[in-house]
Amino acid sequence: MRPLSRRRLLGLLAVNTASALGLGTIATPSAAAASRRDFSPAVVVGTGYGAAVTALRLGQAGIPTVMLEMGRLWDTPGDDGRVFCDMLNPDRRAMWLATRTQMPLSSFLWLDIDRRIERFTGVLDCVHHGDISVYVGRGVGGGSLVNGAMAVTPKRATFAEAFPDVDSDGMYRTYFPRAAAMLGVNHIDPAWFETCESYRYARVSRAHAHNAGLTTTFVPSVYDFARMRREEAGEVPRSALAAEVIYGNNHGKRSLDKTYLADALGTGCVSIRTLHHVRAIEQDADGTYVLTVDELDLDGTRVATRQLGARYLFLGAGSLGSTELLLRARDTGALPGLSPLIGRDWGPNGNVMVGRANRPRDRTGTVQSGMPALGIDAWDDPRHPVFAEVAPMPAGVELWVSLYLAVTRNPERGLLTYDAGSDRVRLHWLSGQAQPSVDQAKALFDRLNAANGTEYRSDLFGDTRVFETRLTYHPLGGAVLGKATDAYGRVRGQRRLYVTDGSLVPGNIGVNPFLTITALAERNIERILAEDLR
Ligand code: FAE
Repeated sequence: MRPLSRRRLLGLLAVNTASALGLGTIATPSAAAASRRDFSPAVVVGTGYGAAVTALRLGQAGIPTVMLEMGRLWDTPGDDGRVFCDMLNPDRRAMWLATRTQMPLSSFLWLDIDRRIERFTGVLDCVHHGDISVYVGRGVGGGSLVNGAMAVTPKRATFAEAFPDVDSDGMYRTYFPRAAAMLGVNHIDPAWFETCESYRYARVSRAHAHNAGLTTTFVPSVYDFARMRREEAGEVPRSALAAEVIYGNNHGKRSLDKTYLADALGTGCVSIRTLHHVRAIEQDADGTYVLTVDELDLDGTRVATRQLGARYLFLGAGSLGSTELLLRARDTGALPGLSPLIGRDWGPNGNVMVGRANRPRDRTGTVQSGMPALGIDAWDDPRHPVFAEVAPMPAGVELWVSLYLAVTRNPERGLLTYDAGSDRVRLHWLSGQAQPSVDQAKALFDRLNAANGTEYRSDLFGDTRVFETRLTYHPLGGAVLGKATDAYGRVRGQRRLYVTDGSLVPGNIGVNPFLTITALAERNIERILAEDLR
């Protein structure tokens, strides 16, 4: 077969997009670009958690809505018959416009484990900002495509502290349960957990935690545990059990394209434009928002730029993406009335990664589920609050390593600013600001090591450090609820402009954040539909 031309590929992508997701229009980006400016009553930027909730509820209310997503739709198998690549054999599908993978765990025995790849619009982006790198998902579904599927409800006191203006009763009674039901959250069968091979690594960590007098808890998930069980039994192709996580899952994950976004498209009022990167927002004299949008090909090359008008504009581009759009609009004078609080209260959710070297008898297993199912819950420790997910190291061979991604309680906050010279946003976060997180994690893991005669691994993060704080999976803040926005995500200083994603969360929420982001978006759009869009 002849190799596909770029034009053919774009055409096939457009057809696939339309057929797979039931879009009414089939159009390549360049064909769509023929009209220089079009209009939609509502536009949602991004297709992650907050965006997906918002689009569904707008669609159900009968409001024509266009979603703009800079990544691609992940529905087309590559030459190997798979949509996504796995972590052990990464290729161009792995990373967003990068020529090398950027594994969070970058070395083993100090040997570099990253690989050269072809530059492509892959699914995982690692955005570098000085002392910290921020991992985000790119594609229809945003972070849901690459994340570990852990759907954790925050402790009520922590939620109430983060959101003093929000009625916690309503959140815990209505919106957290609604979000969990819509996302397809399910729970592991505890009996299977005790006997399966896939979670041997989690059982080892649990025993060690209990030896140290610590409490563990099962973690709800949006990965289908019943299917995972069949994966281990050899009845279905493996995904979670085949080292698939951060570069996407070919099966089993209830990512947003299978839940909220599918439902949104099903309303017939919502469409998604993929490979559409929103660059700037301004406003016409009649109040219409005007978005400048770059259309990309699969190599990330800009193929067209056009404008889209919107009466109601919802920003769901994630903490970095939405804050960048707001800062650019404010500081270039396009939307000069925006709040000076935009860009503030950013945090990495206190993320710390750490590995422990187990003793030979504590095998963690050659088959490890990529979806964590257990956490060490020391959040209520007044001096060293930590919630540590027990993370996999699915290498296919025995490593005797226990790995953790800890969420700590770090009061430090970063700042996002707009740099006019480069037309880019800068995140100001210094490595020293992670020290409270390191102190808290160290107290917990020192205790684990002392109780179990184990040691830290110092070979996993490129140098000899044992606590990795130069990265985060959980960027939060930048347009915080009740500060840069009102109590429902309406951006202060503008009408009909809303934020609906992780930007609303002030830097640290004590657990993995997507359930909180989803539940808040449910709460906010309900009010906005009732009051602003009647
Ligand atoms: P997000 O999901 O990031 O979606 C934003 C979307 O907007 C993306 O699709 C972007 O491509 C798109 N976008 C950005 N800028 C633009 C633009 N200018 N124009 C057009 N499109 C744009 O937003 N959280 C958990 O709760 N549990 C976990 O197990 C978990 N594991 C994680 C593992 C990894 C490797 C990573 C990276 C994250 C993980 N997270 C986890 C975090 C979680 O995925 C994240 O908090 C949410 O995805 C954030 O949701 P947002 O709605 O804020």
